[in-house]
Amino acid sequence: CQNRKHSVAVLGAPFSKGQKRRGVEHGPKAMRDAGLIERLSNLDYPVHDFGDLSFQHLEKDEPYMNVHFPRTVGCANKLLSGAVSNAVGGGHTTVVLGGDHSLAIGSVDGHARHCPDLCLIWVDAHADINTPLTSPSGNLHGQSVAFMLKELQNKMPELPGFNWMKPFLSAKDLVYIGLRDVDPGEHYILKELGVQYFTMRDIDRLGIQRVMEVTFDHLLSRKQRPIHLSFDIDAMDPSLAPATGTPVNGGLTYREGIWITEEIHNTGLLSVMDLVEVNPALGASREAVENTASMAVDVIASSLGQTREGSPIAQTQTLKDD
Ligand code: 6HN
Ligand code: MN
Ligand code: MN
Ligand code: MN
Repeated sequence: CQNRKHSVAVLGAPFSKGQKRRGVEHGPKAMRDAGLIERLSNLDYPVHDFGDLSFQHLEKDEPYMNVHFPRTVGCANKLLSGAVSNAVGGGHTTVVLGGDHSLAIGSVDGHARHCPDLCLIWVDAHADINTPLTSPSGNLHGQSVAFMLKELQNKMPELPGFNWMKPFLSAKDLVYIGLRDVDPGEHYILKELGVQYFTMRDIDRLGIQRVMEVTFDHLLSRKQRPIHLSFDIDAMDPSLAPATGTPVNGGLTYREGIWITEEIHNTGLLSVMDLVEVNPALGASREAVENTASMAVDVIASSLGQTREGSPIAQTQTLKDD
């Protein structure tokens, strides 16, 4: 798992069975239509678009306890884990386009297979750390982190579809940013495990600059290690990203969102990122969908090095020839 990457891989994960609303499987297309690949091509490394994965449709997938589509979600994540592991192994900084947030299970798992010392930054309105027993909805996109954490191993029932994976992450290697809708069971787990998190209230109090300093201090002060960024578009304020399944008022401003991603880029340690929960079927208008997709593209481009002060590379030749 080497840190210096010279190319970007884009993997579409058109997957929606981690929740019950239709449309989030069209997220990858919406982000591509918003010019994602062109934007990344303007940065200073080659971009390989590996297209979209095709996930198996399982006919019989009865709920297990109150958890919906366990085999379908487990099977899709197994496939995604292999794909992410290959992309990281190929030396690419990897971008996974969702799809719902349950796909982070496979994405982070595949990343961890290559980079066992990775750390995870989860930018989201939600903590997605319910277990099948605490989940109020039974939706697996609200449980992704619980599958990863070693500390929760004995709190997790054995779910059909998930026997290919084992928890691989310690609670101290995880930081949340943007929380504002946390279920009671999730709050208990966050406190019990001593997870570092920053709610929107913490951002109001400290400012986003200080939040990022403390985040990197927590994750990177002992050693430099690969970063996995899992970015749920619902972290952004719904005025900026309305087309998403579980919007919550009072989210990140455009400048806070971009500050987070610029700072992550500036560490030079970003190894894999997910951009999830863009749902083109849920926009109230065509404009609402386009704004959401365009916000997502800005988040990705900024994570990969697009700056607000411009870059000298493209224009240098014309200006020097005088
Ligand atoms: N997401 N906490 C709620 C649940 O159903 O467990 C909402 C989860 C939202 C998940 O936005 O990725
Ligand atoms: Mn989420
Ligand atoms: Mn969310
Ligand atoms: Mn750069």
